[in-house]
Amino acid sequence: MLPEAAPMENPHYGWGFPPDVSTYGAVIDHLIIVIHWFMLVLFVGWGIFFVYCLIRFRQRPGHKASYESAHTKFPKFLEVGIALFEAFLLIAVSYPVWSKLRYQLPEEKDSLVIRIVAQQFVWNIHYPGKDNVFGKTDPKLISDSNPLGLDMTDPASADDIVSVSQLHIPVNKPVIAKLSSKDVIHGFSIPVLRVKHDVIPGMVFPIWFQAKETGQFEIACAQLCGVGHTLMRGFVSIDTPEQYDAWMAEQVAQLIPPPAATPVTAPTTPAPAPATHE
Ligand SMILES: [Cu+2]
Repeated sequence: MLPEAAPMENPHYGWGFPPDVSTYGAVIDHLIIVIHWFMLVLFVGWGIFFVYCLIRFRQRPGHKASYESAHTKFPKFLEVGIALFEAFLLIAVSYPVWSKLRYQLPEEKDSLVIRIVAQQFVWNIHYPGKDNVFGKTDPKLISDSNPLGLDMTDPASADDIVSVSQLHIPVNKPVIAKLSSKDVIHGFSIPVLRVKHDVIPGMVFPIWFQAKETGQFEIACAQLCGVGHTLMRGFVSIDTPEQYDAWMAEQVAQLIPPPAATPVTAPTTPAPAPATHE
């Protein structure tokens, strides 16, 4: 069943950047702006050069085409210069930001740690519950009612919460999300949190983010993952700590308690029916 659309409190999607509610959003936006200005300068520069060549070397009476290469080294220097500047952008500007965000994860003990398991065409979000331990999962146990294959014989599974395409996170707290996929390659993306990462079957990628404002926003799949790709829209609710605790309490209340252990009793044989005489 598809998730119901949550109300959008901040539907400021349009021209330009989506709203930025991420603690590290400004760094990423700055990077995008620098790269786009550079691309604009290149586009306009090469465009002017192209138009100049069209006019300067157009066919006209009395002029013959020359097949010799130009005797000036300026274009070569220009090309090498641009390539060097692009290398500088990649290695000195982009790489440090990417490496910091990708590899310097916050401490798990200070964060909300969740698993996000993608499938065609939903996001299964796994919270470890009060014990902070994810219950065991087994692909053999996967069913419509148990999309993660949670093994309920594991005591750690009893308090686990599974939410389908509805992510709730507390504001101002780091979130570590371990991304994996059940089927094909998906792309986990929350534009307002400046988070986007491929989700690849057979691999687990930890990513992290921290929200600095509350609100209701969208999760998108950023990889064309099948015919229902556009249905793979989820929702993230960035809650105050009180709202988050209330939501979590609501989920806990809906947990189905594990069946009580029934004492094993010896099978009883039915008493023989009394003989009747006519
Ligand atoms: Cu997808």
